[in-house]
Amino acid sequence: LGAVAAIALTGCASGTSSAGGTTSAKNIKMTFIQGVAGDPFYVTMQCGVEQEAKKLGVTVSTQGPQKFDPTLQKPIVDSVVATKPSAILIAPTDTSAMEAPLKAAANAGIKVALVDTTVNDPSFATTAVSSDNVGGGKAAFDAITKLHPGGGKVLVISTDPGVSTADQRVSGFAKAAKANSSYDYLGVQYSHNDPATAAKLTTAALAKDPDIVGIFAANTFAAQGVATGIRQAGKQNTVKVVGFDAGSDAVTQLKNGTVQALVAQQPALIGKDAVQQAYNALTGKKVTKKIPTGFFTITKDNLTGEGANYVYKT
Ligand code: T6T
Repeated sequence: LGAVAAIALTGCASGTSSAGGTTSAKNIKMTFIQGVAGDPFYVTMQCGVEQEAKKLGVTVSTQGPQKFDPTLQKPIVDSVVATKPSAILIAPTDTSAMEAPLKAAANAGIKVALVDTTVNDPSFATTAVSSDNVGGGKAAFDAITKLHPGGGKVLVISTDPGVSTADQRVSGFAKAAKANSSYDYLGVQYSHNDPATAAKLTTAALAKDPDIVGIFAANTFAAQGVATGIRQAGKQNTVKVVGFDAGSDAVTQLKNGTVQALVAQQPALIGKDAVQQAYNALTGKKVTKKIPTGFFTITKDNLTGEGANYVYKT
């Protein structure tokens, strides 16, 4: 997807952002609710959100739970809804648990823009902006076939079932792996978004199946843990690891050879598009219900070229 340009970020103030714009724009207040605070993916998305809000002259503030967990995210949604913002931009942490609270927000007249993740029935949402995660999972398998063309056992380490993005990545990877008879798909294991758990799962899987040739780590924290597990097992470079996301830790792992490819998303663009669509909905302009954004596979070879555009900004 090289044709999809990464958007340039010209600075990234944190906290509440507002700027010029018309009086009616100044009355528009948006809240961005991240999947988890401090995740380089959502921090970069926040940059895109704030940059676009500033351009349009609307006010935006950001909050996020300490863990990627619906029991922590739901109370944040409830307290934000009580402040009656014009729009909520949110990455729901679970396809089932977050559906009712967000539907209630929409029923209360708040525009709800889903970013990154979704819920089972998102029909109440103004828009849903997300990477092509099924395509990203397939791209991860394609990267493994390039890195280890000979075939063999491949494994996926994901976060939790019910995280729509990760589930879609797993299904894209699994479908491609099952369709290639040279590879033996060992299935998916769940790390609960905890790098230490992902590391343990990796060393245990390599002890059970020492002939694993490739592991797909389906998000930032899975990739962090898989890289640790690979080092602990002394399998650096012999087992090919493809991670999802391109924060600074992931790029370090790519440079030092514990990870061989990263499927990078465009978080700033997702944030920018969501602010734009919410603004359109609030000002009577045309709204696009679903916006797919691109991804790019970064390797050591393109990291100093085109790949550099896709590294997250934090
Ligand atoms: O991979 C991203 C995001 O797309 C996913 O929904 C949850 O995990 C990340 O935030 C990375 O940690």
